Amino acid sequence: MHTSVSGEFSKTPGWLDWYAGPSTPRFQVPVGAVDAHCHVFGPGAQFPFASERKYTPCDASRQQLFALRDQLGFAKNVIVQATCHGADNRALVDALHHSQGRARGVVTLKRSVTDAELQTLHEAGVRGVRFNFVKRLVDFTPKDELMEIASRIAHWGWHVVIYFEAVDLPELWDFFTALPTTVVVDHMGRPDVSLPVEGPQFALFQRLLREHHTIWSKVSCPERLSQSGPRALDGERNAYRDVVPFARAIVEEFPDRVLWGTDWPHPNLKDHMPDDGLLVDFIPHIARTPALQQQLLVDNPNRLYWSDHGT
Ligand code: 0GY
Repeated sequence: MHTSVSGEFSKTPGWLDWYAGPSTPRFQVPVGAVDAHCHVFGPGAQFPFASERKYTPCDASRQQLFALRDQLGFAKNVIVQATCHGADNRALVDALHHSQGRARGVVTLKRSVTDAELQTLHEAGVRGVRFNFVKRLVDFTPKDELMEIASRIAHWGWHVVIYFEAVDLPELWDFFTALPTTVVVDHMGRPDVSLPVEGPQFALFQRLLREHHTIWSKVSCPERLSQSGPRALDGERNAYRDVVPFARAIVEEFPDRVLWGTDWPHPNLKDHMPDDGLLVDFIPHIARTPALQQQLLVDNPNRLYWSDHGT
C-alpha cells in the first residue's frame, strides 16, 4: 500500500490508499487504449480539498496516474472530477495541461460558471460535466440548475456523466432522458449484483440504453459492485466474477456505447484496495473478442473525447 499525507488534511479514518505495486496484467490492451474513468486527488498541499467534501482522501497525483497508465499499457486517460474537490477543477486541469494531449477531463460546474471559464476548460481538454446523485457523496443540487448547466455545455459539444445508485433510477429517469447531450452512466448505474441479471432492476437500466441511443455506460468498477470480491480461482486472475454477467450483457448489446476505466485511485473502498493489474484482466471476461475490446477501449473513448483533434 502507498501511504501519503494530504497537506494539512487528515485522511478520513479507515481510508484505504491506492495499491502501489499493481501486478502486470496478462491481458494486453489494444494500441491506443483509454482508461476512461480515473481521478487525481490533490496533492492536498497544492490543490486543497473542498470544504463541502464528504471524505478526505490520500494524495494521488497526476505523475502517479500517468505512471500507472504507462505500466498498464494505456495510451490515454479521461480524468473525472472527484467530489472531494467539489467544483474546484484546478487539480484536474493541471493534470490535463501536463498530459501532452493524452488526457481529457470531466469537470464539476456550478451554474455561476462564466462562458470565458467554459472556453478555458474546453481548451484545456475538458469534454464533459459530471452530475452526481449518490447521496453519501454530495449535497442535493436542484435539477433545474443542472439542466441549465447541461444546456450551456451542449454548446461546446460536451456530454454529461451521471453517477447514481440503481434504486434511484426510476425517480431520475425523466431528468436523465430529458438531457440535451450525450449522457454517460458511471459504473452501469451501480446495480445490486446479488440480484439476478435478468431481474427488474437491471432490466430497467438496459431499457434506458435500449430506448435512448444517446445514453452510454461505463462498464467499470467491478471492485465496487462485487460481493464475491477479488479472490481469483485457480490462478486464473478472474476476480469479481459476480459482476461479469452484468458488464458482459451491456458490452454485447451496446458495443458502440461502452467505456471502461480503472477508477484509480479508488475512493471510498472499505474492504479491499484492488490491484489495478487484476482489474485490467477483468476486461477480456466482459469483452470477449478483439473487436469488442477495440470498441470498448479504443474506438468509443477516442470518438467521444478526441474526435475534434483539437487542443
Ligand atoms: C468513483 C466512485 C466514488 C466516488 C467518486 O467523485 C467521487 O468522490 O466518484 C464512490 O465513492 O463511489 O467513481 O470514483
